[in-house]
Amino acid sequence: MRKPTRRTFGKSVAAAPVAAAMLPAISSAQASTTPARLSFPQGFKWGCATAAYQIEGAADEDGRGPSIWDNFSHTLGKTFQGDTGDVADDSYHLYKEDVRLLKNLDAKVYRMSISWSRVLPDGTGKPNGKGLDYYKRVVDELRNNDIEPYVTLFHWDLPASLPHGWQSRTTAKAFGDYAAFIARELSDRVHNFFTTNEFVCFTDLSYKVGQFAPGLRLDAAQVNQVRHHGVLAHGLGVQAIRANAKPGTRVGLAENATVFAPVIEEKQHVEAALKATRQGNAPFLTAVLEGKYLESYLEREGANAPKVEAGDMKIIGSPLDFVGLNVYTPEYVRAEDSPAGYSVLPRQSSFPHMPSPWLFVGPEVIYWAVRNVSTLWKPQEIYITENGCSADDVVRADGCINDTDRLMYLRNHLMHLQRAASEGYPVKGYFLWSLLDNYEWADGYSKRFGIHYVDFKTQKRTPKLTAEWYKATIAANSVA
Ligand code: GBH
Repeated sequence: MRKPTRRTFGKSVAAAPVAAAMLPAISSAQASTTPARLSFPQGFKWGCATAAYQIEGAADEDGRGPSIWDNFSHTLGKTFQGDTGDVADDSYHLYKEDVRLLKNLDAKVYRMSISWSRVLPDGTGKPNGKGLDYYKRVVDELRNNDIEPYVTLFHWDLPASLPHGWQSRTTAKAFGDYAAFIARELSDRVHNFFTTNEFVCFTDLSYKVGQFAPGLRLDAAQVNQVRHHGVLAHGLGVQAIRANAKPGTRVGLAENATVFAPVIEEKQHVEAALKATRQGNAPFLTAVLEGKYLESYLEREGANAPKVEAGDMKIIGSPLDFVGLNVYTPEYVRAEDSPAGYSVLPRQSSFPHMPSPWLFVGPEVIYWAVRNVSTLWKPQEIYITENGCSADDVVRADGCINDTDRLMYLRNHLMHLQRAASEGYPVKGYFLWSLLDNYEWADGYSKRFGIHYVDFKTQKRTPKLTAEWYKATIAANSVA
C-alpha cells in the first residue's frame, strides 16, 4: 500500500503513526485551480471556546454572587480603562443567538465555562437554582442543535466570598464540592468536563505578578502554595466528577503548558524540547500527569517548596480521559552542554506578534504542543482547548471585517495541527478562541479575539472573514 502523505492520510485514516510528510508528486488535481487540502481524521471535533466572565454579563442578575474578577475589575486602575465584565457580550440573555452563530459554522462542539458564583453564590453551601437553570438552558439549546457541550468548571472567576482565595487549602476542597454538585446536576446532559483553565494564570499571574484578580504579589513560598492548591483543586475535581457523574462522563483539564519547540528539527534539539517541556511545566502539567513534583523543582525552590500533605500527589495525579491544551505562542530551545541540557533562546525584537504583545506568532507551536505532551505522557486523547489571536479588526463601510491576519494565523496553526494528526498523535478536536469578541481580562475590550465581531454598544454580532473561512474548513474537514 502506498504510504499516506499528509494530504491523503485523512481519507484512509487508521491513525497509525506514519512518517513525516513527503512531498507528493504534482498530480492533475494539484495542477487544477483548487489547491489540494490537508485532511483531518474522520470525526475530528471542530468548535469554538468561550468563558463565563468574558461573555455572560448579567453580573448582578438572578442571584449570582460576586467573583474576585468583579471586585478586581471594579478596582480603579486594574483593567484597561476600568472595563468590567458587568455586561460583556450579554450572552446571559443572548445565548440563543450565540448558539445560532455556532450552528451556522456547523460546529460540532462548544467549550464554555460555568460561573461558580452564579450557581453557588457563596462558593459553598446553598445553590442558586436560577443560576443552574441558565446553564441547563444553554446546554439544552446546544444539544437541540447537535452541538456537544464541553464544560470548564473554573475559568478564573473564583467566588469572592471564599476566604483567602487560592491561598487557602479550603478553596481546593470547595472546588471539589462544587465539581460534585455540577456533576450531579448536569451530567445527564454534559458528558465532557474540564476542571480548571490555565494554572499559571490563576496562580502566578494572580498571586505573584498581580496582573489578574485578586492582584496580589506574594512571596515565593506563598506562591508555590497557591500553585499547589490549584493542582490539588484540579485533582479533587476529577475525583468528584468520577464519584458523582453519570457513567460515561469524561474529564480532563485545559492547560496552557509552556510549549518548547526545537529551534532546528534535529534529534538533539527535539530531545532538548522534551526536557524543557517537563522542567518548564514542573509545578503544573508535569505534576498532574506524573503525580509528583520533579526533584529539580523541589530542590530549586528549597525552603519555599509547597507544603504537601499525605495523599495530595495521588489526588493531583488522578488519571484523566483527555488533556486539553490552550496553545498560543512558542518558546524556542536548543540542546546545550549544561546540567539542564537545553537553553531557551531569547526572541529578537523583530519577532512577529499580534496586537497582544505576548502573542508571538510561531505556528509550529501547535505541532510541538501535541507532540511533546504525547511523547512525554501518552494521554489517551488531546484536545486543543484554545487557539486564536487578537487582531486590530475594523468594520469597513461595506460592513466587512477582513481579518486576513487572523486568518493567516489560524490557517498556519491548523496546518501544523494537521501535521500532528497525520503522524498519528491522538488529537481529537480543536476549539477556536474565540467564538466572539469578549472581555479580555485586564485588557478589557481593547483586544478582540473573536471570529464574530461584537459591537459592544449594540451587542450586534457580525461574522468576520475568519468565520467564513472556519465554516469552510469545518465543512471540508481539512485546511488549505
Ligand atoms: C487564554 O490565556 C485564556 O484562557 C482566555 O481566557 C483568554 O481570553 C485568551 O487566552 C486570550 O488571551 O500580559 O505579558 O503578562 C492565554 C494565556 C496567559 C495570555 C497570560 C496572556 C498575560 C501575558 N495568557 N498572558 S502578559
